[in-house]
Amino acid sequence: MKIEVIELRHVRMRLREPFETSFGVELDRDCLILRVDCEGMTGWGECVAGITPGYSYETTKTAWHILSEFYIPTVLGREVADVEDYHRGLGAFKGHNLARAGLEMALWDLMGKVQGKSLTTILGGVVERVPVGVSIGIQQDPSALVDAVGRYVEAGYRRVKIKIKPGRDVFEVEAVRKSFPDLPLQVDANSAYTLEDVAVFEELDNQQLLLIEQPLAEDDLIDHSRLQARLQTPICLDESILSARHARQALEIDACRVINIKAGRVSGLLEGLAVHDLCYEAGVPVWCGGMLETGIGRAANLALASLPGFTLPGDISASDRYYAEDIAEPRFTLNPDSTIDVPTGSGLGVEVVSDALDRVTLHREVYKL
Ligand code: OSB
Ligand code: MG
Repeated sequence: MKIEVIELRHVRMRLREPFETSFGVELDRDCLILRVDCEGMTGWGECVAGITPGYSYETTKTAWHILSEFYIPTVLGREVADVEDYHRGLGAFKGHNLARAGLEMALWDLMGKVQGKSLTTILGGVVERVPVGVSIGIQQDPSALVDAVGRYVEAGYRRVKIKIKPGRDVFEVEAVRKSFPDLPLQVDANSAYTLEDVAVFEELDNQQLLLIEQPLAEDDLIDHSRLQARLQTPICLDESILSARHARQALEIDACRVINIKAGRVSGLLEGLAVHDLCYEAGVPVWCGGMLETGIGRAANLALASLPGFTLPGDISASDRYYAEDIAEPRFTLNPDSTIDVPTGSGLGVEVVSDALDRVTLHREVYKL
């Protein structure tokens, strides 16, 4: 694939409701959208870096800098054989996985279109629809949380994740449990606690949770292993796992018993596949995490989640859970069995709606030789 033109956009889309986590509240969701052109074909990618360095150290601005100054120049005007070749070209650079993965996604889409194959087919997907749940942000108070859970259960979601932070944890989980005794429920702390908070997790351990996601600091596998030793509930790591090597080492020291795979966080779908394969062989369940993606990134998540090791429901909700208007078509809808169909068109299998994209674009730059 000879890469002729790359376009980078910073987009901002209003969320249908504010999304609050232990690192802050978002009313809008910012990301970068990439377009890569080659011989009349176009590939689209989404870089999930956000406006603040809350989830990751990367932001839309650092990703823009890294992409425009370093990553785009390694592919522009070059013959890129495949995604392995793309990653080899970045061999001298460190980190910035979210930026790396955004450009990789556009190359996967392009490659799928060139080959006339869907991403699920290329990756080795085995199912046509994947089980999904919903991730609910921190609410005003426990009763508002119970109401929010009720609305999503009513809408058909059969697995719910709630965000927790210190002071907004045991009471909220107990309230949800009381109203929904049999609901598959999990929590996500986004690294807001330390081992000193073990008492909180011992309480949560009695609430029949599917898992406890990223309770401690992202750079601390050791304390996660100490915490896991004191709990029955599986710990699931998100922020801590940036590569298949991290995944292997986390499993070796029992720092977690489940892994949330986000292609962005691990530098792309190729490394996501490696994390999947490692866990699949080890019999460790994985599920596909989400970053409030537009229809572009959501399509990639669905393809990833169609691999055989994704045995737990993903954070891949229907388009209308996030945005009144999306930038790609068709919109994703929830099936009555709490699944979403995996796109089957070539590449990502979605069409970008250019005027919808223009409406949410804050800044745009085109790179060509
Ligand atoms: O930790 O899983 C997370 C959204 C932004 C940043 C981090 C996370 C999330 C979510 C949302 O939980 C999941 C979704 O896209 O629905
Ligand atoms: Mg998480």
